[in-house]
Amino acid sequence: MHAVFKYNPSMHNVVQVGEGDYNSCRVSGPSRTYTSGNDHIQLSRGGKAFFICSLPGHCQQGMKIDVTA
Ligand SMILES: [Cu+2]
Repeated sequence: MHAVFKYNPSMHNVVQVGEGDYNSCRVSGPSRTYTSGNDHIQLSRGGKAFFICSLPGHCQQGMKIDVTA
């Protein structure tokens, strides 16, 4: 299973973070950043994955999603 994120890469990104960073809209722990604007991200089954946009203010305004695979 994978997640697909489509967006304008000059305006946003996708960062996979841990739950703590997801909740606080910060990137302080292990993370992986995607910037293609059409990202296909493999998810491990049976777990939760957390994604935020790391541009200033975006996550705080709701640009975040958690996915259960
Ligand atoms: Cu954004």
